[in-house]
Amino acid sequence: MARRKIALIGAGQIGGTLAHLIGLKELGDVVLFDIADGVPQGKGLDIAESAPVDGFDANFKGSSDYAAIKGADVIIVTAGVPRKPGMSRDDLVGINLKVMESVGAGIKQYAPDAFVICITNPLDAMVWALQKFANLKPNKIVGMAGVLDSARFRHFLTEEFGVSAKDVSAFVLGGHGDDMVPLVRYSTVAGIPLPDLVDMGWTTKEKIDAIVERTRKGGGEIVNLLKTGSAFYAPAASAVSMAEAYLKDQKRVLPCAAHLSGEYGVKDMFVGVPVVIGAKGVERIVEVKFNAEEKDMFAKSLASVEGLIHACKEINPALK
Ligand code: A3D
Repeated sequence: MARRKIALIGAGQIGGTLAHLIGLKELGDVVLFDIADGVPQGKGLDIAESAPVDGFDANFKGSSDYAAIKGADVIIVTAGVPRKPGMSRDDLVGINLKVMESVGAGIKQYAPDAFVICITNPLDAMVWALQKFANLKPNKIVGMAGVLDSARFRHFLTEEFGVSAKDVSAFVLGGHGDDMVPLVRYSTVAGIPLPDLVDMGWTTKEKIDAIVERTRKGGGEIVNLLKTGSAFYAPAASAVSMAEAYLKDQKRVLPCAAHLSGEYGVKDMFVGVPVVIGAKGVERIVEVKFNAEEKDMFAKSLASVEGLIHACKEINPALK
């Protein structure tokens, strides 16, 4: 079978890490695209030169010409700017919306059948706009945020309990902002829900509340430490797990920003919900039952995403 083709639009911190991980996992041949001429070519060559050491087979090509992404099976979009200390994700709307317009045109022309994973912030609004600019089928485009936010939640829980990360599962839904919705009730250690672990004396409600808050601010914590950009290792790993689920038809259940057309009472928005990802893209949207408190949190998060979409429409009336 011919190798699959994975195009990375944006060859910055996340783009380069994605290319390396894809090579190590032998998911396919990689095309790095970036407007910063030389960067995608240089990173592609550098990673290709690591292949003999690590013993993987994959081709890496760097380009600043959209023709290079022609026929890609998967496209992961990180093009745009990340935030710096003091900035919110929402401060990026104006500049990154323009980037999505050019990326969308490139995808529409050269790879309209690809499964597209958007990472550019503010995530829920950018994936919404990209779907429209590229005219993609709604089941063939998702935003990466929930896998990352859940991984952060899981990491903090792993530290709290002193158990293997493999046995901790957690769930973060809603928009990718500071009002994201970590679902404590559905988060478990070896199948035991967190509220039960509080009852068992493993932790306290206060500690779980603090972990939830740290999860919500997890992106900002890294921005403040790095000072020059935002997180890239865990975001890249998260997007690769989504790409792998599609390429290998794994039917994984992952929280992704998916297009909703009535589910959760939401129409024509991308918001973080659990979905099944397989060879057909988003094969199923899982509708979790919320309790009253969770419903309120989800509504608040939705309102933030709505505000961002409104801002996109004001900037670019073609999106109305
Ligand atoms: P960075 O290292 O700056 O890479 C972005 C790359 O995009 C740069 O190499 C730019 O040259 C390139 N670029 C800019 N404009 C264009 C364009 N029009 N066409 C093609 N390439 C272009 O950033 P990064 O890799 O750290 O982050 C990329 C994006 O991901 C940012 O918007 C971040 O905010 C976002 N991000 C999202 C998450 C989520 O969980 C959703 C997490 C971390 C970062």
